[in-house]
Amino acid sequence: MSRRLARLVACSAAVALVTSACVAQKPPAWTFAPAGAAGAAPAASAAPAAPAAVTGPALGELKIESVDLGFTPKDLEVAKAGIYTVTLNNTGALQHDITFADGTKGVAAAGKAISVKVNIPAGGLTFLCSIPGHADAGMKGAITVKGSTATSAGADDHGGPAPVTATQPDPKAPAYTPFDAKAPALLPGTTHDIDLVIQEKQMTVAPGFAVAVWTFGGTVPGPVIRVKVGDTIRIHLKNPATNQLAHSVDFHASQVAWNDEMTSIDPGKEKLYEWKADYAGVWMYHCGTAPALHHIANGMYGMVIVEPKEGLKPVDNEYALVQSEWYLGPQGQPVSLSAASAAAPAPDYVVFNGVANQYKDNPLQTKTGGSVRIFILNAGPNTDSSFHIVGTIFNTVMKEGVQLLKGNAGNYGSQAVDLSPAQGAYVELNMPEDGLYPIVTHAFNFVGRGALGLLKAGDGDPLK
Ligand SMILES: [Cu+2]
Repeated sequence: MSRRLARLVACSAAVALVTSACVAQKPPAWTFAPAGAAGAAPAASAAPAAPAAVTGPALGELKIESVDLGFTPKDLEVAKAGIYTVTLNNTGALQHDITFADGTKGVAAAGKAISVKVNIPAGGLTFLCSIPGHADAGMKGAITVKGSTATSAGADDHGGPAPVTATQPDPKAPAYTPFDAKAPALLPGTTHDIDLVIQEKQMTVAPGFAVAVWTFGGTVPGPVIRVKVGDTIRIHLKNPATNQLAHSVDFHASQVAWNDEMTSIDPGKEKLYEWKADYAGVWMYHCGTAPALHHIANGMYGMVIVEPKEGLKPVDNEYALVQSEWYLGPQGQPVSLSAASAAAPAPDYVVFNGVANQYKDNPLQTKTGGSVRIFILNAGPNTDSSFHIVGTIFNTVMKEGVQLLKGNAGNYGSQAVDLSPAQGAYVELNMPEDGLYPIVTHAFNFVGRGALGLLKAGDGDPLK
């Protein structure tokens, strides 16, 4: 998380719960990292009492930067065991410490650097920040001695998620392909013949994590289809012979018999699924082939926008975001059905448009003072969404046919839209000033697992 972002969100109500430092010069940071995952380092309180001060000459100096909330680097290697000076430069906005597993500790106020001497044994030494919550948020690391096998129990450098499965990141996984979040234009005409080709392929869903996904049209989510009430949609569903599995499609915007249009087709087959857009809304489509949970969790879903007959009023920017979960299996394999079907789901990633944090890396541009409409769908398969954009208020919400309209009597607004799996909505908002406006699910345990993006208004800088 950038410091600018930390500053931006510092005085939101959510952050005020963390600390009352909004009046201070240096605002608090916002935790985008998950709560402790399986295999997390032990709590700081388990560290032994501080040992006698380490004396003797140091073999070298190790420089570590603490940010809110992480260490950079978090994994260090030294050539041989012995005494080292560790300098902690705290560039974060909060106080941090570095507490080693042997009890050695140094505390650095915000903006300050401190040095401690520590004896690194041959087996290496782990460290963390002992301030409550900071280690769980990712402030963990390790110093290893060349040739030893000690490893860090920490999360990754940029506050990303710590997978709850045994899946390890693969440095050779290809870079992810960003999904264009711009909402497509309304399809022209009133009858639409659409080829929907199912593709089974590899996809990087977060840096270092590849999944053998099953897709509509080669992307997760599948293509956004935008029509209006009264239109006829003729979906030509194609399952190429090169695929391994039977698949199907279920359009929630349609009223058809399940055992007619929604039946599965084997590889090498195709079928026509014809439906009429009777109702406006933001709808889900998905594969329904058994086990449907596996086919949805493995990428087979997408959004249909049905506009009312008279259309939607023009806005300056329109985006479409599909929230969904990844339950990782082994690298390069389909997702874990057993993890996806757990009664208490614990997704490794919760994402917008298929890839963890992709719009944090590539913010969605908007016009300052302009109007923005965002179509949102929670594809699940299991977890609720509380869609929220920090620093904005939704002046219009249309959720599952229930509407909040701008300029209503009393001038009510909306802060978050609750979407259970398969529910959709659109929201409209205005960007009051140049700056960055984080997009999250306010079910905050998932923000650090990839459900974080940014709306960027103007040049993104409120101060110039
Ligand atoms: Cu399928």
